[in-house]
Amino acid sequence: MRPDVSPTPIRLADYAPPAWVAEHVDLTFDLAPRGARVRARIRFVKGPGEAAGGPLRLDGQKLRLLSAAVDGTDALPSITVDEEGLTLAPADNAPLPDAFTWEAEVEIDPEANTELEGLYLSNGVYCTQCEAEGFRKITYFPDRPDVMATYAVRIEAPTSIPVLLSNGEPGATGPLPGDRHFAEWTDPWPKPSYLFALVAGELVAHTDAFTTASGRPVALAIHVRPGDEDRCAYAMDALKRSMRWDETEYGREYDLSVFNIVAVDDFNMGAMENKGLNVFNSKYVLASPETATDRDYELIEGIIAHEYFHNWTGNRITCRDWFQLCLKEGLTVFRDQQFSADMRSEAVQRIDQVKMLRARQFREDAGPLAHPVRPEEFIEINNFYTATVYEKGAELIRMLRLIVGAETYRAALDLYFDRHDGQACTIEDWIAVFEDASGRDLTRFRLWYAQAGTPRVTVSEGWVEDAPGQGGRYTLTLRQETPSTPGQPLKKPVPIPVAFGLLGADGRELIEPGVLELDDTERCWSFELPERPVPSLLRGFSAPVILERRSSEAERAFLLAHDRDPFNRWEAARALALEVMMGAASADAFAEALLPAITDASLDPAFRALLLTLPGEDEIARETWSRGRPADPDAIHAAAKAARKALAEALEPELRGLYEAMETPGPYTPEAGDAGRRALRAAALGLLARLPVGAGMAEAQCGAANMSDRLPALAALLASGSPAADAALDAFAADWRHDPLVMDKWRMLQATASRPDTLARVKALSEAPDFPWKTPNRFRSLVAAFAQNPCAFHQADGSGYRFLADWLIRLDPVNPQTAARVAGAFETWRRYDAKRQKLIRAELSRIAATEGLSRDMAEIVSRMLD
Ligand code: 0A1
Ligand code: ZN
Repeated sequence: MRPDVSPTPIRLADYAPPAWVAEHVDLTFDLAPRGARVRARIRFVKGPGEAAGGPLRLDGQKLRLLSAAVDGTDALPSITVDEEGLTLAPADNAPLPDAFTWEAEVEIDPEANTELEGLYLSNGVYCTQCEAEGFRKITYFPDRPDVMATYAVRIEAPTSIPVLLSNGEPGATGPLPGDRHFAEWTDPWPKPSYLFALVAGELVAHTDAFTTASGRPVALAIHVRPGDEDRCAYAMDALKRSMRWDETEYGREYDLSVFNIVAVDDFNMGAMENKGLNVFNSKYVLASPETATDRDYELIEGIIAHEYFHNWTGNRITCRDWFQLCLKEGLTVFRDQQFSADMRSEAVQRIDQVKMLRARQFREDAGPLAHPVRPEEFIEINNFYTATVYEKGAELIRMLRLIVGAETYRAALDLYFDRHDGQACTIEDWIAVFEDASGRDLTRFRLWYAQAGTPRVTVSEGWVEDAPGQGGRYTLTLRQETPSTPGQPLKKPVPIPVAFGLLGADGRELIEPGVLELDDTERCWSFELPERPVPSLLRGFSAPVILERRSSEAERAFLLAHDRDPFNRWEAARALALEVMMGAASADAFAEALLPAITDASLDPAFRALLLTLPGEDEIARETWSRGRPADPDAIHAAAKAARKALAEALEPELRGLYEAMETPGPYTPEAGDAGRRALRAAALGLLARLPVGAGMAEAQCGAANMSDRLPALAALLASGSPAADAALDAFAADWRHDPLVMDKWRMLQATASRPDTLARVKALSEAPDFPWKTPNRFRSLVAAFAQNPCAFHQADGSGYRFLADWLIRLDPVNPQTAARVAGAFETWRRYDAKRQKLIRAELSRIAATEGLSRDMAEIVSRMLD
């Protein structure tokens, strides 16, 4: 059936509590690739909803209903089945009983499930993904997060599938006739259906143990395919550190006797927090020095922590409805950011977060897909797992913490856990705990959740000298404005905390640093000071805004040298770099400003690496457009290339010095100190590769034994234009042909390379008969990576756009969720010249006109075309 391409949106305003709720669910699975049987026995009781007594609606998709019964009899009330579920109504229109037991047996085909939602097979491993609305592909159920039930699960399978896992506590296991066996699991914690999980396969476990603060033992296991068990140690270590950290920092203990993690090869996202059984994209579990980079280790640590932290923020307290997604995601991202800051360098973590926020969320907020952190309507909820909900959602919590203070923040969280444990909550509940804990009225803060768009804060200053050399009065005026976004033409002012300091000519703080609260359209502050200060504003990036302040090169160099806030030191370097890359400042002056910091041995090498990493071409395109000019990808590319070369020339001896000095002796460890040294060395190499001397250095480093050294060397060799690059790519492929995760890196390097024939190479790779494009990681490593290559994707004849659109049309019927996500590459079309805009719109229209387009893709494309 052709899906409806313009279905009515679901609206937050239409939320109604459920008429019935499930209290307890018994599930029995009889696993088979085709015709797997699922028997459900569900205890329903009246819910808070008004319609109680009327018909019961259950969600269900792609299910074959074999039998059904109410309270043990198949002399049923009437059942009407449609594509989206079934309606159960008493035959004589009498009300359904106040409490009853529903039983149903359905048949499903995991092997045919390429969408990776519901029960599917990944490389022979049975696995589920139920968030957001996948449980309805397993059995009929009120598949909404405010229906929370306890579960008991029995899995029956052939003995060739030895490991049978589900949520909660393990129960009985045993043999069954005909080379079959079973395992039972019970989850005592009521949970919404999106947290249900089942995994079954030939898996091996890397095990460990943890004792909670109150002395309860927990058996830990990471289940992987045979052969991968020696790549789990880092993930396990990260898990144990996460468990301890949640106890010490938030007072949250784990609440089951087992905690299982499974790595699967086919997964639409990073990982999933199913109660007691987290399922991970194998990319975010498996690591060894030879196969994973420092960045991979860092991501594994962060994602393991994120999923674990969901046990309290998401699972014990969940969302009332999907509009409240940021309630669990924004908070859990903020918690994993705090964890990473504690495990590694806080400053470096913050800079990386802001780089990501700007690259992904500011980009989203400035385009046709902009939406509030708490959206008010959606067509397909899977399209709302966005940078705005996750990353901006986390920024809102960071601001709340800054506004109320760390201690009150902790008190508010204690109150949240006390008050709402076991409930499905809203953003109103969340804000209320902050109001109650702090005594503040946060009415205006709620606007941050409701308004899309990135506020712009403009700064103006005044200085009136008392008498020559006597100091004077400094005034600082901040003014905010949020541009209109789709469906929201007018914006109100939001409260913006601006952390600041005022610096004297010698770099001293002239007053105690603090926070200015810009709580209206415009506010002005004045200070009596001994000298005219240089302000350091938005320290630590204290609010997700664009700060606009006219500033000289000299002032930026001053902040880069003297600001005690590391974020703003980096920010000054970035602003200078942008000017250089946009042709408004000289590379020599920038090199001079950078030199003292990058050679300052007292500074963390990871921080110095960030100073040396110039803004990417996408960032320059965004900046160009935000300054009112269309972005020209070719001109940007040429300017960026020239700027890198000029900087490398100006700093050559120092870069060589750093390259030598940052060699890490001894065997590889993923520890942050060593990783920082490697990052600085790689940044130096990346610049040196623009000079004749660098190609040879890069080529030599391609022989490194660990991936953290090898991969940036290969990237640098490619960027150098050296003829040796192809042989190095071949050698890499020869070494790693057997390892799909490493080959993803190999493909990604080629897809993001700025070589004239990139599109032709990417096409050839994508057309290779053995390219497993239906696996999301593989698709992303090539097609999505290509769409992030500014020059190749935006080539003037539109061939890059056509290539992407062709692939999206091909992937959509197989995996709509991943296809729609990758389609977001087109969201920046307004930045470019009229010709490119027309070409992109033509491709979007072609996708929109495709017969049988998924709801996911139809929604994304139509929003981009609006
Ligand atoms: N809740 C997970 C992410 C996730 C979301 C949706 C998915 O399928 C549609 C899968 C995973 C997290 O935040 O980690
Ligand atoms: Zn999450």
